[in-house]
Amino acid sequence: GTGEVAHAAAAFVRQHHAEQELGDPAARLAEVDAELAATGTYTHTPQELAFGARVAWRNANRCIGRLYWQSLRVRDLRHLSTAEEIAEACADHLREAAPGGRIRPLITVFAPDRPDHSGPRIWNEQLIRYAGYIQRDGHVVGDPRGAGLTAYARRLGWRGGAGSPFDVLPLLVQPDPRGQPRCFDLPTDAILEVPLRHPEFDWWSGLGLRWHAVPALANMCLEIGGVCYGAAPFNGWYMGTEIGARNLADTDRYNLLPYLADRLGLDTSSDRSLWKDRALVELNRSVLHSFDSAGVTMADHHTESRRFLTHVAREESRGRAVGADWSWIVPPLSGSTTPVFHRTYDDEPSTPAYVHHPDAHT
Ligand code: HEM
Ligand code: NRG
Repeated sequence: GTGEVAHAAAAFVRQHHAEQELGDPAARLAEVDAELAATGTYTHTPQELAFGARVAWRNANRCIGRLYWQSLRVRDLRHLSTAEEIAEACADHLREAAPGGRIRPLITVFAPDRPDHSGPRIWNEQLIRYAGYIQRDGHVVGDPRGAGLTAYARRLGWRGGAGSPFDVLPLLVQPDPRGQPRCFDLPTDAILEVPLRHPEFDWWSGLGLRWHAVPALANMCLEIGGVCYGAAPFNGWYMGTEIGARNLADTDRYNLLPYLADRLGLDTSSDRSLWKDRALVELNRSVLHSFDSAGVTMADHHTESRRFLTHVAREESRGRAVGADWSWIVPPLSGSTTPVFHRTYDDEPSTPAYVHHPDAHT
């Protein structure tokens, strides 16, 4: 209700003034109160929006990449309203996020929800994701995780997919809650991808594996001071293990380990040959090597783990505790060789925050 919004708004305004050393918040608090009384919501200043988006990153307990939270760039596109404008702005986001392969953390914020009217939504989990085509025998060509959205896009009339394992899904943009989402193919110049090769095995590049350069989560809600921005896609860069130890390896994703182990000539007759572990290491070497060769920013899990502990120490020296979810922070490969493994964390949520809202299309 309005009382809760007023409470969250006041807490946020106070936090913003205190952290940014803006002096007495009384005038801004009165302004927010007046707007709340008149309209049931209030409008963040561009400075409040940028601060809120950065602190929401700082508060992302599942994110290992938070050392650079202050450097997040914020595109304020709250004034856009049509599906076309939003789709075009998403393509621009991808271009601006990775000029020449150098990735910079960036968020684009579209209009927030209002009491009488929810704002736009992007149905895609990320701006770039691959389609998944369920075959008659139940086998999936592409990314099984994309199967739901692929089916939905096809029902909306999407015919763009070539049927390859790496077809980029169209954007599904819902400009307002009453309408259906609309489908937009991303322009090819907005899609940066890296073909996978291997530092030693020349045949590896013939496997036709690839991944997109920019992870841009698109379906989380940015919540600041009681206001929900339901369409606010953001990106940093990839940590190699996200692709090499999860997307391409999980049995419910591309499930490549049995195939790669075979190609590597490993003994797959017994788990105890550690063929999965050995194939996993080669796949992760391939991911890091390929992004490096392509000049695309990517972190490895050893470096990013050290950076995270630097972040924890720096925040604590500023008098702020860092919340973290161990099960998300510890990398899915060689966990115990990284320093983040050997300690525990508090996992208290704080706001501003990026939160998951219920999937619209399921
Ligand atoms: C989660 C790394 C930037 C917000 C994660 C995860 C990793 C990661 C490895 C876990 C993902 C998984 O296991 O699926 C990084 C790196 C970055 C970065 C290396 C480089 C700069 C950002 C930025 C934001 C952000 C810019 C927001 C502004 C989040 C959030 C999650 C997350 C909200 C949880 C996602 C969920 O619940 O599904 N990050 N991140 N990260 N990150 Fe970051
Ligand atoms: N694991 C997902 C991406 C989740 C967020 N990871 C980041 N975020 N690196 C995947 O696509 O593999 N980021 O904003 O950089």
